[in-house]
Formats: sequence, C-alpha cells, structure tokens
Amino acid sequence: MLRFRGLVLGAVVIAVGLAAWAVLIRLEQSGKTLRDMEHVEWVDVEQCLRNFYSSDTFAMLKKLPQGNWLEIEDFSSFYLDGTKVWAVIDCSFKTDDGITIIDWKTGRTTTTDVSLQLSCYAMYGKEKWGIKPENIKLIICPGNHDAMRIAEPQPPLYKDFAAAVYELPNVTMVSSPSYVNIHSSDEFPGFEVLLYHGFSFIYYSDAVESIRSAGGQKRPDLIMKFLLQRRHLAPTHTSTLYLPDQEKDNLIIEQVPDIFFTGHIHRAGIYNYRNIQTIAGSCWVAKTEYQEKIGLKPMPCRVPLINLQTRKAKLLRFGDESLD
Ligand SMILES: [Mn+2]
Repeated sequence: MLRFRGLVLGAVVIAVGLAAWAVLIRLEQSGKTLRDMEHVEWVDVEQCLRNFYSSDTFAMLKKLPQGNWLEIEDFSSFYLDGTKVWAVIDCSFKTDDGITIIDWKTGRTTTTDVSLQLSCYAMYGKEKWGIKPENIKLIICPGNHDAMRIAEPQPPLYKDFAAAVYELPNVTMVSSPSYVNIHSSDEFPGFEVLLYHGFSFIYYSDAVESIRSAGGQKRPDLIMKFLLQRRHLAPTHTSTLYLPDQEKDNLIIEQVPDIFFTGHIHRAGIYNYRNIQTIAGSCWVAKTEYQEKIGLKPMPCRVPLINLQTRKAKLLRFGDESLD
C-alpha cells in the first residue's frame, strides 16, 4: 500500500507520507480505489501533491522539531462511558499551548457535519494526553434571552439561576456591555475586547438608511461600524432598553477596543473597521418564526476563531446547511 510511516525517518519523510495519504483520501472520495489506478487522472494526483507541498501546513510541519511529533495514523482507542471507541488520527503534534490534531479534508469542501468527529478528537485528547477542557477559559456575557434583567447594562448571569456554571473553574462571568482584557503580560498590555450582546442592533438596521438599504440585519459589520463611529452602543433614545444612571452613561464606548464582539442578530462574521476586529458571533438555534417573517437568514453554529499572534480570523462551522 502506498503509505509511509516516517516517524523515525524525519519530518520530511513524514510529510511525504502525509501527502501520499492525502492523495489516497482524495482517490477514496472520488469513489476510486488504487486497484483501478488507470481510471485515476494523474493530473488530480499531481495537483493534490502540489497543493500539499505549497501549503502553510506543510511549511509548519517541516519546521516542527521531531520531539514534538505525536502519533500519525496509529490505531488507538479511548473509552466513552465504558465503551471502547477506536480512533485513527491523521497527524498530531505538541505545540506551546497544547496539542494540535490535523484531520485531512483534501480536495473538496466538506459540507457534512464534523462536530461529532471534533468532539471525538477532544475526548481522545483528554484521555490520551490529559488535555483538560478546563484549560480553555470561557467568558460569559448575558443577552436578552437570559432569565434576568433585560435593561442594559445587564449584570452577569444571576447566581441562583446559573449556579452550576458558576462552579466551573474556567468561567468568568461579565456584564453586557463590558470590557475584558485578555493575554496581558509584563511585556504586553493585552487585547481590549468590548463585549456587547447587541440588543440595540435591530433599531439601527431599520432606522439608518445606509444600513437598511445595504441589507439591514444581514450587515452586522455596518451596524458595529456605525456604533463605533458614534462611540456609543445605543446612541438613540429607545433603541435599547436601558437603566438610566445619573453618574455615568454605561453604554458609551469610552475606549477604542482591539476587538468588538457582539451577537443578537444570529448572523456570523468577522470584519475589520480601522483595525478593530468586529465580530458577529452566530447563535445555536435554527431559523426562528420572527426571522422567517422578516426574511432573515440566520447563520447558526459558527464559531469565530482568531489567532492573536497574526490576527488572522476563521469562522468554524459546526452545523450543516439545513440549519441555516
Ligand atoms: Mn439576543
């Protein structure tokens, strides 16, 4: 079989093995096997290899010290509630902040639901290498569907309703809006993240002609830009329900953030306005009756992911198209 086990032979041979594997997968996906090699277009195989060798992934793998390699295509297993589950990981290696598992999806766009596969990898990583989900920090900011005061600023979730979540060691509860500083150190001031659920957004999507005519609620980027320009999360009275405070207007954008993270309108996207990353953070429900009525197509089950070193952003998709 055309497969290399290159762990002892060095990273370059491993990469050749991976490329060959990638070709095999590509062949499998096209319904062809190596037995009917004559039906396989060599041009496909060649293109597949070229894509792999010119990819960022290959460049990164080449640089990786051999000691960081973990398993490649080992037939291994983990237990889930007493049931043995077999797993074959395409490629895995250690990084500074944990472990990376690569699953090759070669040749074509995957539209099927991969959340089960990702969950299995997470469980495998937990059991095999002791990767703790608790190491992932969660910051939870409330919205208008939470069982609490709707008027803004909304306080953190009530302890009596969310006791179990408060017990999690990796959770930080904040208000909406709030400023959260992440990744600061002695040498670095960190990133300022402005979190706001986005209850005022609907008003501006309807009332501001330039936003409405450009798509209204479909354009969270324009709504966020509009609010940043006015340095206020709800500059028009009645655009949101708020608790007047004599001392301070809590909805003022006092500080220009590095990241402005919002939700509410169930669209997902990562945009940029004058070096501020503006993010609409999706949702976990399918189309609602209200959205059907107003003709809004939601974008559920997306998770925005930002590499804070490069500020490169990705939108991971966990649901299939039928949910949109
Ligand atoms: Mn909402």
